[in-house]
Amino acid sequence: MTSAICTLFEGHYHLGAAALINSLHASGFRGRFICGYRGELPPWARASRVESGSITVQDLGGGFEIWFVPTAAKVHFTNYKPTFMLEMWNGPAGDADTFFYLDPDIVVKCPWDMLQRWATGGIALCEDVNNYLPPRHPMRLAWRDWLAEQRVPLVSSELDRYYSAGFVGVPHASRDFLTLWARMIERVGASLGTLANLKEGHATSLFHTPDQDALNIALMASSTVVNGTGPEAMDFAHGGHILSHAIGSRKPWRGGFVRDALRGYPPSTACKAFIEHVSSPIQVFTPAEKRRLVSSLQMAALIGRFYRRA
Ligand SMILES: [Mn+2]
Repeated sequence: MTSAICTLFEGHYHLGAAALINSLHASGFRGRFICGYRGELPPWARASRVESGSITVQDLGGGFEIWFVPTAAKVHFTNYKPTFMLEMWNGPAGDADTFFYLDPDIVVKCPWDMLQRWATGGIALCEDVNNYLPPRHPMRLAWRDWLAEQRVPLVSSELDRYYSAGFVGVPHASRDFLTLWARMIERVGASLGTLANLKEGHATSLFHTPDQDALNIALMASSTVVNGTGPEAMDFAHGGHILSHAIGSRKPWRGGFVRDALRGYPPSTACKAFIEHVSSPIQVFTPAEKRRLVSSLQMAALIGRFYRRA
C-alpha cells in the first residue's frame, strides 16, 4: 500500500512543517510529502530537482521526498484543505492508496504503521478539544436546519462527536468525501459571505470554525465510516501517543515559553513534542537558536511546576 501526505503553510508556519516532516521521518514514513505553500520557498528547502510546472522536489533519501507545490488560492488555507487534497490526488499524489493531510502545527509521535492503519476502511479523524456533540445538541439542530435549507439530505443522524480538521486520513474508496467536504465549505462560505478567516463570529455562531464545522456537517450528510480516536490522540487530553497538535496562537517555534509561563501558561505537551523534532533530517534552527529554545522551555517547565493559572 502506498500513502502520501500533505500540509499547507505560509509565513512562519514553515517552521512547524519542517518539524512535522522530521517527525514523520522518525516514525518510519517513506514516500511523498507534499507542501502546499504561498509566498517564498522555506529557507530550509534544498532543491534536488524541478518537476513539471513550478514544483520543487527535495530528496531526503531512502524514498522520502518533499514536493513543494506553490498555490495561489485566495481563501484562508484552512478552507482549502479538501480542494488541495483533491488536486494533489489528481497530480503529485496520484498513486496513493491513502492520502493524509496534517496541519503544520502537528508532530507525529507514533510509528507510521499506526497512522496508515488508522485510514484503512474509513476516514481517520481525531476528536477535537470540545469533543462531545450529541445528536440533538442545539448546534447540531441548527446545522440540520441549515442542511435542510441547502437541500442536502441528512444521512447520519446519530453522530455525537466533533472532529478536528487538523488531521485527516482518507482511503481511496472514500475519496468522494473530500468533494462533499469541499462543497460544504463552499456553501458555508456563501452563507457567511467570506472564507478569509480561521474563526468567525463567536462560539455559539452557526459556523465558528468554517472548515472544521463544514467537515462535521459533511459527515452528517454522508455514510462514510469514521475511524475516530479520542482527543488524547492530539494531546488535547492526557495519555496520548499518536499526534501532538499545538493549537492556538502560541506556536512552539516562536518561543516565548518563559514569558508565557510567567503569565500562568506553562509549556504544553505539544511544545515539548515539537522541540523533539527540530534537528534532523531538516535542521529547523541554528544550533544557537535551538539551545535558546530548549533552555527557555526547560525554565518555563520549571516555573510551570510552581505557578499556573487556576
Ligand atoms: Mn492546527
